Amino acid sequence: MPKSNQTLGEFIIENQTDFPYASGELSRLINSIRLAAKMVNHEVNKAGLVDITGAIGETNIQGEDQQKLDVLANETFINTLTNREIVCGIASEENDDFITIKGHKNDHKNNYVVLMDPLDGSSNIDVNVSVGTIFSIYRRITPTGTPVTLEDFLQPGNLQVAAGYIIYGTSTMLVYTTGNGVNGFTLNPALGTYYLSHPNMRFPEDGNIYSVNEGNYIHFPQGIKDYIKYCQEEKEDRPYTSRYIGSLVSDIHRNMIKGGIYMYPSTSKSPNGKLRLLYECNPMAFLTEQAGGKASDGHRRILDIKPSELHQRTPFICGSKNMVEKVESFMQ
Ligand code: P6P
Repeated sequence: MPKSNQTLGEFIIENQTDFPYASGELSRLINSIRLAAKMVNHEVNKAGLVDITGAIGETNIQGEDQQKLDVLANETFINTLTNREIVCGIASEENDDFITIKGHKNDHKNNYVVLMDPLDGSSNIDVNVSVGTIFSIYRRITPTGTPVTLEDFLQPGNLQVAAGYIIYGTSTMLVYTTGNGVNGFTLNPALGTYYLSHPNMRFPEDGNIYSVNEGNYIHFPQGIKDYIKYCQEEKEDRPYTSRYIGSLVSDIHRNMIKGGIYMYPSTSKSPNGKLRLLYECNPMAFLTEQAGGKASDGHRRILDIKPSELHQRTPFICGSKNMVEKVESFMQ
């Protein structure tokens, strides 16, 4: 059982053996992520003060305006991960293709691939709403010593060895799992140290918060429309409360603590929804299941989807187990 007020460093060392191949590689990987998160946090927290917010006029592969912080966060995580002999490849929402990392000896001996959304919800930066970083970690499946391939990135979510997010909110938290439950660490900015503030996070089986962009209501599948009306009925423990921040990490983090469901369904405009399977839905689904919740596309378990493209989208229903199962019953 984790000890309260443990630092992240102590926690990692104490739980090293939780993870197969406990050669310390994953610990060093989590350590590099926490360092990068501190660096990004420093910039996010002063975004309004320094002229680094606002779109820089370029667009990323998603065709979205790139905010300066997007670029900075992407470069910070890539540089921090590249400088450690652990990662053989990185895929990012901000990069069209994956990045091959040869290692200092150019021998491709590193064993892990990282997929990430370096700054999710970045359109919220200019209005001072919390944003987040999401990461997903796999062990490579092609032979070590050879350059990483697309196949190493297109693994189903059920093969993730670790996943997590950093939420840059009223406080900065790192929440992650290595397959043995979910633990949340809060950064003390004065000391630059993360403390175990949320040990063994659990998704309540039920909740009364639903998070969806109801502006898309007329474009939703009928089952989603029916579920939203179900949430609004004056019956039993309903009506539920509607809470939607427009930042995936923030909405799911709140729902994991209070109980609730997040939905980004398919719409007639976006038949596969908006969210990305590999570096948004898979890591959030892994965390959610590890905390006792559920994540599906309305029909299938997210973690069982076999990816075919790096930036593919999927409809995403994620949260309290009983609420997700209720949506799935409406979707049948
Ligand atoms: P919409 C942010 O762009 C994001 O990827 C998620 O963080 C968020 O939940 C969703 O998209 C918001 O999308 O279409 O409701 O603005």
